[in-house]
Amino acid sequence: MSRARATRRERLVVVSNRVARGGNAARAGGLAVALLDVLKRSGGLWAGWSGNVQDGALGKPRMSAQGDLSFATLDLSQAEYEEYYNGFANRTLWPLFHYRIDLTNFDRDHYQGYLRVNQRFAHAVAPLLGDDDLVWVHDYHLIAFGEELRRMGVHHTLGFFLHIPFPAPEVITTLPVHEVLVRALFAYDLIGFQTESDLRSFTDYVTSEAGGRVLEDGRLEAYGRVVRAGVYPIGVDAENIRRFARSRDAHTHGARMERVLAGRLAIIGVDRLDYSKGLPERFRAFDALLRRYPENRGRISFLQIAPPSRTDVPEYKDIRQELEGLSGSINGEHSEFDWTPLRYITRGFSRQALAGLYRIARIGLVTPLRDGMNLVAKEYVAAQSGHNPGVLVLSRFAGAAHRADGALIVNPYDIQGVADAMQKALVMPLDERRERWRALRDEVMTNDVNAWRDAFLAVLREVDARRPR
Ligand code: ADQ
Repeated sequence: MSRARATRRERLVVVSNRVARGGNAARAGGLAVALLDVLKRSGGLWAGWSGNVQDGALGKPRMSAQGDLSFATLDLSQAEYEEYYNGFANRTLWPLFHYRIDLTNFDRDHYQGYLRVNQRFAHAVAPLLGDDDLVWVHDYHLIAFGEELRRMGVHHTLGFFLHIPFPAPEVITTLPVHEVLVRALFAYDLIGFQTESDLRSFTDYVTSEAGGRVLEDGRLEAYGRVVRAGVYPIGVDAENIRRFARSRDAHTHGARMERVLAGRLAIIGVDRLDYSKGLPERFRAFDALLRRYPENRGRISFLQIAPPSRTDVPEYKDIRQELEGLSGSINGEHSEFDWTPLRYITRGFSRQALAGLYRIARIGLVTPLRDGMNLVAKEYVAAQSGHNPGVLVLSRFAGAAHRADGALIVNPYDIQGVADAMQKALVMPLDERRERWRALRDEVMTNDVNAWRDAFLAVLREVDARRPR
């Protein structure tokens, strides 16, 4: 590294759909939680949607700051909110990338709205960029953002990270505009995926659909451009979660829950209410557990926390109704006057309170039908006590399952199989629980959110160092 490069002051600019300040990060979901953890340490600029929808003048971004971290937030108009956010992002890309072609709704107006918001965000962010900024764009909402910056003549090194799965070519090609989207990804210099299989799907697309090729050094060439693509599994702020789990709030919630449990074993699920999380299947698996292993009646309690998200999207109303029906019928069928088997709660909790609840639960039940990574699985592991750890029951379709020696890996479509895994966890001897947990803990502590950031940024800096200035 030359002296000039060593002394220049780099700033990290993160661009994501949602900018979450402090307390509202948890409600905004996994990405906001992770980005806040990253930015709190490094400082920099975080740009994106404020979360507000209004039809007045949209204008320039609103600037604010918290310590070393600056925010540039933009509102969306009602039409943009419908077309870009509810429409193309959440009714087209989200279901499609989670392999739900049946729920994927393609509308050209929504797609145009999506492009317009990407354009508007690019025009708002470009003037804020300093010469030495490293730009890191996040997730499926902003695939077209980088291309727009390039059109404006921005030559910065641009990184992109996809938090959700990248589907197999057979699936993504059902989208009429698949080629335009993948081509837009080639405006970035580095594209990060959660797992090897996401990278494989992307590489397959590039070679089989885009007429591109893999170069000797592993970079991908297509559409007249060369990009780097790699696997950077996201982690959690494990050290902090361990601290949270010992906090007063954690203790209060854990103790309250223990009073209700009265010696029963707890099973916990924590998810944004989303059809990708496999919640109906999970409820059915719990029902199957009580039927197949009746000795558990009156002796276990399942707590499912699932705050509603994307409530303006019809498919999310449907899943909510389905779950209310299922939880009612499971409790109606199995409850005793002194025992409620399933508690289904839709409110948010502080991260400390969640850590306290994770810590007392014998099973962390994480069974998405498809998930980019799933931070809850890692949070559950981080929050356990080494003396009496619980067991992680984890779907093979969560990105987290790629590096989860120690978890009981299940297929969420196999209701009886999930019930059997829960039974195995309930009767598992302490020694085995400890051994499995240690393996998981080592992974979660080592590959935490800071390691994820460092790994991605190290490669982005490498690319940046070769950029002609
Ligand atoms: P999400 O789909 O939002 O994230 P996930 O990774 O599980 O899913 O993260 C959810 C986050 O919200 C967790 O940190 C959890 O603690 C928090 N949370 C959930 N319910 C809560 C509640 N009731 N109260 C407080 N906090 C709550 C997307 C992708 C994932 C990927 C992440 C990060 O879909 O696959 O892991 O981004 O890349």
